[in-house]
Amino acid sequence: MTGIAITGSGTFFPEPVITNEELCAAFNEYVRRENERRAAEIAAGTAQPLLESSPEFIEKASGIRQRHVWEKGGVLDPDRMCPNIPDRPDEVISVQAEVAVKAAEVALERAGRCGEDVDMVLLATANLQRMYPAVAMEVQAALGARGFAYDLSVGCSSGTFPIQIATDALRSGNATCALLVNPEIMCGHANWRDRDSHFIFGDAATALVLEPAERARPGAFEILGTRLMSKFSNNIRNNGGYLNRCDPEHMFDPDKLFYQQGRKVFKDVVPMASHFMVSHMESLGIDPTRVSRYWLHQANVNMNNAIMKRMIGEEPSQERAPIVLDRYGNTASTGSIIAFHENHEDLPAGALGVLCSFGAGYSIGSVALRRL
Ligand code: CO8
Repeated sequence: MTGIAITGSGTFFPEPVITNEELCAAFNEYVRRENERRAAEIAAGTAQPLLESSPEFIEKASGIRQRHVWEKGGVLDPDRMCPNIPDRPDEVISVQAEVAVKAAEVALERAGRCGEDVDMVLLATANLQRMYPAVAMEVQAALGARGFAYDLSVGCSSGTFPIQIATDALRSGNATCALLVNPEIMCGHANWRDRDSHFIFGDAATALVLEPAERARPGAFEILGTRLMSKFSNNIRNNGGYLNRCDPEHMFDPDKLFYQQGRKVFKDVVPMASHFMVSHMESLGIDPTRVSRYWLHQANVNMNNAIMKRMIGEEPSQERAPIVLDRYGNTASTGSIIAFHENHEDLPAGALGVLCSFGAGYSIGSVALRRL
């Protein structure tokens, strides 16, 4: 037992929604125009025609039906296929800080705390809008929080890595109330022109409040233990970064957005994540079949089912391992926390749960919880 608890959680979603049907209509129009533009090359056999996408494939391959995005018009414009997100002046809160604050306000309210109570802010996301000043510090200022704040990034595992960091800081007395925020504006990082991945991502923000368990209200979740791992892999990459402008010829190449070897990732993650969670639970004396709820990273429904089957010997029910990606898509680090936020009220005191995110890196974070 760590003596630390999750005392509040919060989520935020931008209003616009793109259904698979809308997404494919725009994508297929882009394909038609591209193939028309390159008709001569295609006829000469020097270029391959682009292939269409379909809502049926997307739902079957991933489980995703729709996603929320910050801006929809640009994504669905076949001539653009990139959201319109205007620059903001320095005096105006940044987009990432804005969505983080919205989720944080919900989490703080649930914890019965206000900004001033917070003395540690960790902002963790798969993609940072800028490197400095830290977006976490902007959130800290907007909420009137004290102490210190910084940003970190570990792909989709940005959901759980900061839980271990904050737990350690609270245990050592270096903080008394930690706020963890995950703003994911994935629409800016997805390649909406890539048939293999254009359907994957959605936008969301989440927040957690962590405090010593003795200050927690009944209903909070005590953290029994945390475990993290990372192992380098090129199978999920994004080469976008500040050095891109130093090679103008390649600065807009598709590798500056998300790309992956989806099949390889699927094959790797199922044994890795299931083994990792089981060994973490074993170290805590927990039988995986006695865990009431698994809040897993939300990338692919088939992947989560396969992971669960390895751990508990059967396909999980929605109650055992809730799926939220059908409504939100893959929202990177926020996925497991959205699943937690929307699916914990019914658990009785003493119930065990596991929060697990896995992502690019590769990286995995597992957090064992017990309801107080
Ligand atoms: N519309 C219609 N058909 C399509 C489309 C499309 N959009 N895209 C591909 N197809 C076709 C292909 O052409 C292919 O046809 P054929 O069989 O004739 O060659 C067929 O459908 C199958 O194609 P794929 O093999 O590419 O499709 P998959 O069945 O593999 O599904 C997925 C693609 C859904 C992306 C799947 O590979 C997947 O989910 N992989 C797991 C990785 C993942 O979830 N990535 C998401 C982002 S990264 C992340 O969140 C972290 C994941 C875990 C990290 C691990 C840490 C340890």
